[in-house]
This record gives sequence, C-alpha cells and structure tokens, in this order.
Amino acid sequence: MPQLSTTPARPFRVCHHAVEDQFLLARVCHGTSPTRGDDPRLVQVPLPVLTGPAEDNWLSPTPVQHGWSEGLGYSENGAVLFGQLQVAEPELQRLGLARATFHAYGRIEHLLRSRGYPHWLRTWNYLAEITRGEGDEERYRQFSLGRHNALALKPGFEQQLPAATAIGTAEGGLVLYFLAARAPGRQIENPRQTSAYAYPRQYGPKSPSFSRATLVDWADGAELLISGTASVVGHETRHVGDVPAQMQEALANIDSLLGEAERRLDAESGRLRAESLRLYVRDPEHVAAAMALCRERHPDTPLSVLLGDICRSELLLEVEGSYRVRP
Ligand code: 3EB
Repeated sequence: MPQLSTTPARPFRVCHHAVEDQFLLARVCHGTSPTRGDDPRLVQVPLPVLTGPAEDNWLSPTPVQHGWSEGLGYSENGAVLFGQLQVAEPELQRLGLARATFHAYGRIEHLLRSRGYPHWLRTWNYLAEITRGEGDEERYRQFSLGRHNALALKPGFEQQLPAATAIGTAEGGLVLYFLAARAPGRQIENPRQTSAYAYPRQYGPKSPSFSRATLVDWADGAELLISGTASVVGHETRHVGDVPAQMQEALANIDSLLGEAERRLDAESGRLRAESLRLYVRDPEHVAAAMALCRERHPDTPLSVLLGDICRSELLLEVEGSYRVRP
C-alpha cells in the first residue's frame, strides 16, 4: 500500500471498452433500463443518453478490492476509493430530503475514514425532480442544506470541498457516487464565479458545498476534475433562454478555471488538456446547438450528452470533465 503522504501514479483511467474484472474500479452506466446487480462497482444513473458512450469503465492499474458496507458500495486500490449510495424516494420522503442527505453524506464520511481514504475528490449527485418545490422547500435547496450540515462538521470544510455535479432525474430518488483518496487534492475556485460555499442567502438556507474543481498531482502528471459548470457569472444566472450564449459562458468559465489551475501548477497556459467531457441538457431540442459549440472548442475529446435537469430552472445546460497535464 502506498504511504499516506506520497502521491502515486494516476490510480485510475476512464475507458469505454471492457476491462478485466480484477482491474475494474467502477462502471457507471447511464440510461433508464435497470441493470443493477450485487456488484458494488456498478452504478446505474437514470438519465437518458442522447449521444456518446453510455458507459464509463474506470480501469485501475492494480487489482481492486470491493464490497458493501452498511448499504454503501465501495471499491478501492490503495490510492483511491470509488463509492456509491442510493436512497429510494420513499426513504427520502420518510426522513425528509435534508435529513436523508445529511445521513447519506455522514455515512460516506464514516466509510472514507474507516477505510483510510479521508480526502473527498469529487461527487456526482442525481436527484429525482430536483427543482420541484417552492422557495427554501425546493428539493435542490433541501439537498444542499443536508449536504452542508454533514460536511460542515469538519473544521475548515470550505477549504476541503470536493468538486461536484448535481443533476435532476425523472425518477430514482437519490443516486450518488464519489471518488476519494488517501492523499488530498487541491481545491480550485473560479475567479469568474462566486465560490458556491459563499453564495448569498437567496439560493437557499445553506450554501451548496462544492468546489469548482479538484486538482490532483499524480506522480505521472496532474489531473483536474471539473465540477458541473454552467452559465453562472458571479452568483447570477446569465443568458436566460439562450442556449448558445449559455454554452459560450460555460466554456468561458471552464477556460478561466483551467487558467487558475495552470497558475497553481506553475504550468504554461494550454497545458491542461480535456480528456473527457459530459454535457447535460434540459431539453433534447437543445442538443445540436450546445454540442456544436462544445465540439468547436474541444474537437477531439470524447463527449457524452445526457438529458437531465440542471439545478436552477433557468439553466439549460451544464458541462463537466476531466483534464490532464503530462510532465
Ligand atoms: C452553479 O454553478 C450551478 O450543488 O453540487 C453545479 C455543480 C451546480 C454542482 C452542486 C451545482 C452543483 O451553482 C449548479
């Protein structure tokens, strides 16, 4: 097992071909057909795939160990831990969304500590009907409240936030998967955007607990995991109703984030290259326009497009991705 303080070579890579079972860290499948089994490495995200690969296989360079622990699935290889958790809608209703989310995040924190991967790198959160409900009762805001209450138990939590995605689904309660590590990543914020943890009160009772990106200095080159990035400047939604303008603004936000990460790495601008991108669109009619602009900026990067609700109703799209620099 690697020492706690050393950063190993990059301990996983996402691919779209089949992977030998003992090296499979995770398989993330998109689509509404239920293919879930007992394997803790398999996550089914209930979002229709509009184009691009429906499945991501996370390949580990070394054999993985996996199992279930109190309802959480996990898979680890000595450097990183992939995990997943699902909370069915009746359970969300029974506890209330904020408390259910608080419990979910608390259980993840416990798992990460007990297995020795205490550093959150990234989370993906998929919540049925994310924008249903009025004012502070809106489901996204209740989710944010629960997540905040759980993560804020750690002193200095605003400097250790994972990158994240939060997207709405048509069904399926809460589906959550995450990546954590033995060694910490570096939290990156975006100079064009108010940090989400510092959003003003108008967006809900507690601010959303996520960072704009996580930078991980693997021994064989840094990686930047970018959160879902939308047409938000400062804290405000820009270009309501305008798909191309929202896409340009999201891409400008990503460029700004890349610049910030390259400064932190002391790397020249342009060193971070997109490895894979995922685009979420609210309306299937917007795919062509959104994709065209994304392709113009990133012609050679694998891109998948999923149909899902962005967590503010005026946002029509969101882009996430991973970027790499080689030494
Ligand atoms: C935003 O910038 C858009 O709550 O985990 C993007 C990525 C957004 C992650 C989250 C929310 C989240 O505020 C929304």
